[in-house]
Amino acid sequence: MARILITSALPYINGIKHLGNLAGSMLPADVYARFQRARGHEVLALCATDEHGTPAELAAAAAGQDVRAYCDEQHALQKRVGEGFGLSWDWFGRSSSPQNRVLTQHFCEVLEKNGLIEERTDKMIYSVADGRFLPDRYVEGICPICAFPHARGDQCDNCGSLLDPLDLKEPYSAISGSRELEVRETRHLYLLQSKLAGRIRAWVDERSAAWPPLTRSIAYKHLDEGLIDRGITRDLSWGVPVAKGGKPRPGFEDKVFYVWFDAPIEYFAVAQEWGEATGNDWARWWRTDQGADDVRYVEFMGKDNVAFHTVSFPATVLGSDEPWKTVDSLKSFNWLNWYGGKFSTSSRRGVFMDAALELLPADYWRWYLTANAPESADSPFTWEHFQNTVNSDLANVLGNFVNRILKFAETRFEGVVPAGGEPGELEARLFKDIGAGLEALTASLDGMSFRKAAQDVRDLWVIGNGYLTEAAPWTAIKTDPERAAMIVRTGLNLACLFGRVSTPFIPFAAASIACAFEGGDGAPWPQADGAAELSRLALGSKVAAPPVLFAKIEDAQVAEWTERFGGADTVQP
Ligand code: B3M
Ligand code: ZN
Repeated sequence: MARILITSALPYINGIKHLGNLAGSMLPADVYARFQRARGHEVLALCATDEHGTPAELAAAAAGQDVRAYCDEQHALQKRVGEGFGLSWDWFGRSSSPQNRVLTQHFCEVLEKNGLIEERTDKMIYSVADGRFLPDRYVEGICPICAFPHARGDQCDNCGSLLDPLDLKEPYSAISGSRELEVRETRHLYLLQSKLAGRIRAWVDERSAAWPPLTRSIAYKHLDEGLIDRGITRDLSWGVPVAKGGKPRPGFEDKVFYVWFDAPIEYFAVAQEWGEATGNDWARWWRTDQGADDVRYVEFMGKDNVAFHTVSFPATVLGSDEPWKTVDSLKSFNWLNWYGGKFSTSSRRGVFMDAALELLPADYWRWYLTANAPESADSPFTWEHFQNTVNSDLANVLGNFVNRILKFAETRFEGVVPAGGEPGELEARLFKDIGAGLEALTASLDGMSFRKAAQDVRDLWVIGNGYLTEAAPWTAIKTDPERAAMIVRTGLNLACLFGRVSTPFIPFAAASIACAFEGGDGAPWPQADGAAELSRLALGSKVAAPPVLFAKIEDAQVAEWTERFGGADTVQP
């Protein structure tokens, strides 16, 4: 049994996430966590809301709320929606926790002790109209790289470039829109990444063999561009206060740590939150001096977050010289697009997690988003594609199979797993195909190839359907009841197996399938042995058809949703 620590990029607090965010971080993390738990590994799956910085302050201001009250509310909302999607976190914490404050201040102190922090005088944009400095997203303007007119001070949403507010052309205040901006001097703390460049590269060299190409290429691109020292404090009031020796640091009373400094530290802090709340030992997961050296740590995130996790955060951790666990596998994703354009939180384009759950149960979305995970390239969401995928895979193939065989067992075999008959040639072929399919599926999930894994599960369902059609128990029962019993028994075992292998993808339907079989839940992840896996159900044990697993999505629904959420014609060029 291995120990596997799983995190996904921490969702910003500024509103419910859209399906693109879900598809590229929290959902694959959950599919993987459920798979590894089913295999009997010890899993710790952690996530949290990322609550500091300008995005939170701006969103709270827009909502007319105090920022802490706003965060409290949004955290509860994101937690509820995540649970609605079946995201099986062991803990869903908050980067505004006391644990994270202590740990963030601690990291700064150790880094300073190690000669890696420097106070510098900075030129920053000051807004006369707003009477304050405008860090990061508080200033917007034209992107110097791609000329996008509404680039934010920290990053351009259009081309993805990381920016400095001073780079923006024709800048204006995001608070008041004022263009009356001045460059003024202010003190900030810098993390001397330039001093750490060699160590970070050595660490990336050592780890990256196990990373997928997307992750590796982003990491090296940033290393090759050269690491510059990074300002880790901001002129803001909402965040982790800048302290020294337990007291506010002189000259920094009105400043906090930059959100990208404290947010990844929350990966450690959320484990402390979990440990304190549950009585578990967090250190055996995170501290290599306390047993974490045999933990495998796996992270999931969209490609825009990769540089922070392969370069910036490692700078914090390696620079501390403390024995913290660092990432082993970092699975990154491209974009899920909305009709070829972008999902956008700020312009509310696309479907968001809360709205999705009002339309359909979580499994429909989970399946679609996993089967079409934007792994090797961006992938487009369209209502028609969603409808086709759900109807053909879930309703026609899986749902129909489970329903057909269980109904038949109910009406013709008194709702029990029938004895009698001997498997023949057809079954020998089935066992072989299912065994091979299980082997492929397990390998895909283990390798975090999610599209391929969904394809592998679907292949198993198709094999089962093909078998039942060919074996035709409804015909056999008229001439050879023993053979019909054997086919039905095999079919019931297939249905039960389908529930087990579907658990990581569609956990709600899988639970409903498990309930159809007496003692059907709690079975371990199957071995690649078709004959064994298809003779597990006890003879004479009870079975009962579950309620319809998946309803087909009708054309009328697609028309209504297209109207309501927009589609191709709502995408701006
Ligand atoms: N909150 C970015 C995002 O939501 C960010 C990730 C933080 S991971 C420590 O995409
Ligand atoms: Zn740009």
